[in-house]
Amino acid sequence: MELAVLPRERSLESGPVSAILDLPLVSSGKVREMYDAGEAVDGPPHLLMVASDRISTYDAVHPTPIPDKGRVLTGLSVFWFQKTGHIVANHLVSAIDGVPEPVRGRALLVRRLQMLPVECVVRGYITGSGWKDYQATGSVSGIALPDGLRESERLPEPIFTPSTKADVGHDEAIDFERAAELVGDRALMARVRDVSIELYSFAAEHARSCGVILADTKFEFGLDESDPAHPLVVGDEVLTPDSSRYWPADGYEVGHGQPSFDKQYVRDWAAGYGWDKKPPAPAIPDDVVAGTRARYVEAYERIAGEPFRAWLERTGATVEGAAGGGRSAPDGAA
Ligand code: PZK
Repeated sequence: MELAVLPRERSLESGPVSAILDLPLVSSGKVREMYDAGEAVDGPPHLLMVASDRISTYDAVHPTPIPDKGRVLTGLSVFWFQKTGHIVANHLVSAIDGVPEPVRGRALLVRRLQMLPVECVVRGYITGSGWKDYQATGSVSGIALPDGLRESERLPEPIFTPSTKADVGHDEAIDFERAAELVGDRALMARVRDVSIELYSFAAEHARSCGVILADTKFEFGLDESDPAHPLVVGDEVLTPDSSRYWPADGYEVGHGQPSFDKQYVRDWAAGYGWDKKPPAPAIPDDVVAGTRARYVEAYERIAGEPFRAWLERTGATVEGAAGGGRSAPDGAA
């Protein structure tokens, strides 16, 4: 088997899978890749979005993968795509048909869109860069907020705080008017803002009923010219721990930063280890990997309301690298 002789650095867990997928790489992020999946004769173009098990903290990717992280994020994204189809169309085509066997569970076939050049952030709580901006100016993205807010406090209502997509470094916060200029259509941008807030509000209410606070999240939208009835489509991953801040509702306390539902073990360990938070990120010890993996699986199970192995079984996920292609939903996978 070819898989068995791939060096660890190029395995599915830690690196791009172009070598084994044999599809053209369109785009790659810190922890996932996008491939050109071609098109049926006369059909629309499709992409294959693949989530790796790589994890980043403080903007640096650790050399140690978190087993199942990519499959948890993909399963959560599909859960939310299915739950929010009444709010807006999405780019999901299939998690099974057209998804190559080695990446089942961690990859989605999606419609290729004309992506809008803005990141659509919605905040229900004041934290992170929003908290910094508020402390400095009393506003976030041009939206004036009440005086006297404390760190991590819930906002009177969710706010739309778009940003530009920076190729390198951090995205730059912009106001609605600047976002409308970049998109070139103010009415479309108003619809994108309204849909973003509706998606956030719907998801935050569901998450809260599962004991999880959805503090903020980021969406990316595109236009599908082949579907004149539903030109606006939400793409990317939606409402995953990598595109959102999830906090445990237990222990939520205003006045300081909150622990991350998924990454807090890694951050706590890194702080004690003495990492200066500058690249390269250190290797993660086995017990911290296991604790973090358990948190991702717990996030899936709490939010999706089913065992994680149900996702693996539905998608025919296999043991990667196993001779003979492995088998579905291995014992102990969840
Ligand atoms: C697209 N990205 C960012 C996402 C990566 C990079 N449906 C679409 N149509 C056209 N382009 C994109 C999408 C989506 N989603 C998104 N880059 C291109 C991105 C995931 C992995 F490496």
